[in-house]
Amino acid sequence: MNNAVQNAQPAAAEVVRTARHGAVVCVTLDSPPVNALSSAVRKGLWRAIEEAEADSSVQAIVLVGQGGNFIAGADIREFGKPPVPPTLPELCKRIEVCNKPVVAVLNGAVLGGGLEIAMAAHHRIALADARLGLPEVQLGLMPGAGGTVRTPYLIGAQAALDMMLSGRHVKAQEAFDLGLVDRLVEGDNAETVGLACVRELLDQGLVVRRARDAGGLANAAEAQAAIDAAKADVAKKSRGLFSPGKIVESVQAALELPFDEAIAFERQAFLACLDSPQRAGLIHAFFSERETAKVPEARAATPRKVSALGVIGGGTMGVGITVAALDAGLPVTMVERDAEAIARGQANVEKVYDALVSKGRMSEAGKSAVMARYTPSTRYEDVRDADLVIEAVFEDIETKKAVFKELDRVCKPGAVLGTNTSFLDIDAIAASISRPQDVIGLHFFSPANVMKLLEIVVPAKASAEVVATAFDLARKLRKTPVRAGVCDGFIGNRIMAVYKQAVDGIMEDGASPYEIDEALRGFGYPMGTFQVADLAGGDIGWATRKRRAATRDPRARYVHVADRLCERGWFGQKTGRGFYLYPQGARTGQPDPEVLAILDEERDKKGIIPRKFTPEEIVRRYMAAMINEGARVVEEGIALRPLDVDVTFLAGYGFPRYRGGPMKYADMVGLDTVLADLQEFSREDPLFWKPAALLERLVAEGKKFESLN
Ligand code: T1G
Ligand code: NAD
Repeated sequence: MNNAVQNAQPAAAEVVRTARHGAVVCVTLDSPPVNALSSAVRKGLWRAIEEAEADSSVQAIVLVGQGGNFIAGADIREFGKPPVPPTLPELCKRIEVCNKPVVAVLNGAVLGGGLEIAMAAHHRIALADARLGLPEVQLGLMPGAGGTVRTPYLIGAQAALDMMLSGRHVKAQEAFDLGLVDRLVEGDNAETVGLACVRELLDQGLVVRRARDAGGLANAAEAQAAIDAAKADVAKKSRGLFSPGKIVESVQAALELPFDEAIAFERQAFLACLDSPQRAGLIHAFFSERETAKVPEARAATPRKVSALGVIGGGTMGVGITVAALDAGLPVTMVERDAEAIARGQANVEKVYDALVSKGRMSEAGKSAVMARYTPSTRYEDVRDADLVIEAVFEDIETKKAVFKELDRVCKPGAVLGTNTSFLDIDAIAASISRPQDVIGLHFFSPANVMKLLEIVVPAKASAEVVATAFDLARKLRKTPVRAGVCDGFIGNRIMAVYKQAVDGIMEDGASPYEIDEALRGFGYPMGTFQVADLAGGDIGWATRKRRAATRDPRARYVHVADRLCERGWFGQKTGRGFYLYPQGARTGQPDPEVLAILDEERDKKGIIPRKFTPEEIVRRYMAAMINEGARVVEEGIALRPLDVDVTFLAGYGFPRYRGGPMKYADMVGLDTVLADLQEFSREDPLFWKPAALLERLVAEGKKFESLN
């Protein structure tokens, strides 16, 4: 992220323009890309309001945003920097107290501080594409410019809390139904329809009308009930998040305190959120997810057109990938080995849409329209015209090479050939055909139609155009892409293999798998490592361990517990038991005393006297292993930047989002602390815990991983 460009602040006059239309002043925000409320925009808006108010010939002020959005909120890049006046709360108050009617014309993004500006205005008219929201909670923050007060005043406590705790974007019609906007207008040019509308309102006697006078909290009992329900919900669901509780407290204050005191209360709560490390983690996640697509190849080349897809293999991943592509509007031809397999593949694709129909989230006609773009087949010739083909057959190099040989034979020149392999050598697959430059790794995560992450693995011979096409496909499928180099397991699975080794060591040395999972849930994970292993199926990991046995360093510690379970056929949820028991197909596992017995047996074999591990120590070891391997992945260039490692774990491995990802977490706890942990643990096992050179260098230079982003 090149800060020089981002830090160059345009002058207020450049980003806020005013124009006179008879008795109406139109104030236009023009600060690409999304009219964020930077200090320049705030200054420009303040001046425009002051000047219009002072001009006696002005009867009304219209606020519009240029570029398809009204305002997407405060300028997130300014958080953590010294505040520059006027602050957003001050600006909102200035607009509200203006003695000329201020009308906000809403289109596109009307989010966070943008909606707060609109609520400080006296009238709100919305175009059909307006998306209104208070998504601050997704950044570890809360509305800080009157949102926790004016919103409930306008639409009541329940609707306001729903918007602020979910962060969801509300469409124009719903905003109108809620009373958040006063009028819906046709048209797509905000200035034109806005001015026409204001002239009409002036003829009808447009007056100043302030949110602080609205009666949304008049029914105190109703409001209190909504607040109490939200409090209970936050206690149950916020899983360690800081700002949701602050939002509820502020709405409570809005109900109990006079308007201006409630605004002051909100300010203190907002500043507390600003100071929380969760804000830093979540904002890092926000920007990092927008950086991973900015790769050299995407800048250097134009993507090839992809309007028809082929998928080879209709198993777990083939089905998910097909659904993701169908959901994106693409036609898909799925090829399987035989009639029985393709029938199974087709049935599993249909099952996804049948579930949506049964939940009323899709009509039968909608399902038919989607399935009309799906073609089942057992003939490779049927993907000859596909622009891009994704192979998702068994994780066996010879099977995959045979498939690529077929694709090389039938596919048109220029078709992009992708493989969904989890671990295998994509350079070897590419080298096995006549067009290695067209081969790319497209590593989806299960379920592929749900998980956001798409690891785009770039083999040595891949052309920039093919890489750019893969990133363009990710955009079409609404996936979060991360560029990875070729190595065993790429970014995610490679690092996962290492922290799983660390966890296996902790287990064999004394902690139960259930204690370890509890510690990781306490750290913020939705599921612990052993729960995830049972969900994914122990057989996949077992196959990988067997494949690696031949090349495993004989000096490396190896824990056999997982193998012992797999030898018994205990693969997890799909076999009713794994590390946990899943009686009657339960989705939540119960601790299994037989697993603990196997664990004791393995310890006895190695003469290990089990010892106690605190949750804190379990997390220190888990994170030290993850960060250390993350550093190696960056130093080897497998990941372009530390933020690519962060986004991989945020979008593909359930890493707690408010911690920003493993490398951001390392920066926040201190690289010297992580290094000290590694040095301490390496006294037990110098081979496994050897600190990465990059980590040692950054500590020596007093730098953070951030310096490499
Ligand atoms: N500040 C700074 N930059 C922003 C920004 C913002 N608020 N919103 C977007 N950008 C940049 C983004 O980094 C990217 O830059 C470009 O705009 C396009 O974004 C006091 C505390 C508006 C729905 O949380 O949800 O107000 O990568 O790729 O998919 O109460 O951006 O091109 O260099 O996402 O079309 C609350 C955050 C702030 C909204 C557009 N607002 N933005 O989505 O494009 S906190 C938000 C979004 C606040 C007050 C509080 C989305 C979008 P680059 P994009 P998009
Ligand atoms: P799966 O066993 O569920 O499905 C594989 C399918 O490929 C089977 O239906 C089989 O009939 C078909 N197939 C085999 N040989 C074929 C051929 N020559 N032509 C056409 N079809 C053929 O496996 P899966 O879990 O979907 O995994 C597929 C690939 O995706 C593997 O490389 C795996 O490592 C990778 N992957 C799996 C996951 C996961 O969580 N399951 C996640 C990411 C990547």
